Amino acid sequence: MSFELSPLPYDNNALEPYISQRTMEFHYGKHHKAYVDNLNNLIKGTPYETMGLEEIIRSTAGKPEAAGIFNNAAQAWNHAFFWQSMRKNGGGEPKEELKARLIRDFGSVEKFKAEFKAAAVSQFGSGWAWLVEDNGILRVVKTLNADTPLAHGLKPLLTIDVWEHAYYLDYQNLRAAFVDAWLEHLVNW
Ligand code: MN3
Repeated sequence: MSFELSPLPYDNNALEPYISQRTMEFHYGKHHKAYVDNLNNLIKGTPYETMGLEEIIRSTAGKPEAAGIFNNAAQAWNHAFFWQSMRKNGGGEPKEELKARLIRDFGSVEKFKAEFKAAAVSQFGSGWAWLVEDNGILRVVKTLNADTPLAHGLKPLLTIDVWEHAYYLDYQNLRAAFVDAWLEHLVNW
């Protein structure tokens, strides 16, 4: 089985001015596509060839000999999930059910946003910040490089990519400004 680059859920200029069409052309059209292409090449002729994407991620997590497959599989999954975590005219108030759970587990929506931003900004080097469900409780976690909550038994609910390729063309080194714009204008509750 070979994996396909899943279509973006919106036009590649839909998130302007917060994420430019040029960033989307590189981030989706080059980076995300490369993870999918690399994965397809790496699994050819291996037992992973018959597995689904999440099964590959869980089967290769923590195995140094399968690090290349894990990294590309996890990045393929993480990016598809990242596109879903945003929408045109996003931001605003979370939907009622999520809002109630954020208030229950973080104290308020603002406290959730502050914790999420702190995780996104403090992730050293490349990685991701996530809202996850952990045995019914909502938590914020961050992951390094390709690592993903799927590999740790957590259910991802939202993610932001904080690799430099996600924001450098639009925000240069100002990761915090990207995270602020993301929470204010892009997040798809
Ligand atoms: Mn990326």
